[in-house]
Amino acid sequence: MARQSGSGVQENKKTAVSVAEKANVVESSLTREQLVEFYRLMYLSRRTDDREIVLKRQQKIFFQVSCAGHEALLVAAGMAMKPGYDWFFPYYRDRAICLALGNTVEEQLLQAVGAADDMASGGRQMPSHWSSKKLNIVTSSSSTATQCLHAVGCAEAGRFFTRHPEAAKKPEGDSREGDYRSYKDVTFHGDEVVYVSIGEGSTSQGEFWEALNTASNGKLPVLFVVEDNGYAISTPVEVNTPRLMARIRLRAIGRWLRRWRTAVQGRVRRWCMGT
Ligand SMILES: Cc1ncc(C[n+]2csc(CCOP(=O)(O)OP(=O)(O)O)c2C)c(N)n1
Ligand SMILES: [Mg+2]
Repeated sequence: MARQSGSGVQENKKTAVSVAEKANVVESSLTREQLVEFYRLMYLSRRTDDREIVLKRQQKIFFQVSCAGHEALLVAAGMAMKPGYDWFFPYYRDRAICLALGNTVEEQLLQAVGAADDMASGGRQMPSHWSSKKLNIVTSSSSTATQCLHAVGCAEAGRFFTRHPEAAKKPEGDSREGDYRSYKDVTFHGDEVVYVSIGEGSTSQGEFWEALNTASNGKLPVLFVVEDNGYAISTPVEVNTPRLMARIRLRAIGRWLRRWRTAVQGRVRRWCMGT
């Protein structure tokens, strides 16, 4: 939108130039093959949604959440991150990032119908509750925004186990399976990023702000992706989200982000620039 100051025209030109520069960077940094792969994944996601909608009408599944309109953002995020290395706390809208990370359509459909062979939860979770041990996609609660706290906890755990690798070791001779010790076999490398996504409506919840607070306070490598589709079910964003407040708070966090100096920074910046 045009700014009302005397130098508004120049400022707008400057902004336009920098947007164009960024667009050029994106254009030149992606190969034809990568662009085709991006499109393939976006299309695959949309077709899988279409297929699930049919299954719902046939009463073979009882709940369907569409990723339609979110595909481009999610495929880009998935292609920029490392499955099985970085950690992922997607919400129910995130079919496309799961496909980009390596989830198959068959796995997603088994999850949707609640099959015993469902790799995500053995049919125990609702549809669109993604999970893959192999890809580091962590299953989420159905309570919106709780995934943000899980993601921050994961980032804290990563830093703790990287600094104290001995803490991850099982006691000598302990071959027990199934309790919390079995999860300590997880490997952290010290430079992984934790991805978490949330709808704009759910950002009004305390968990989101608690997670932002802890992540910025602890300087944790968490990438928060807010997917603003304008509605939280039937509640429009103007009714649900005081944008001014969100902007003020996020500006404070943004100041910290600009000062962020870890090995992760470059990767996140490149991701944001699409390079
Ligand atoms: C704590 C909690 N409150 C309410 C719900 C019911 N609910 C599920 S999705 C949703 C709307 C979320 O909207 P938004 O965050 O914008 O995500 P979108 O579905 O638009 O992507 C609500 C209210 C819930 N699952 N958990
Ligand atoms: Mg929404």
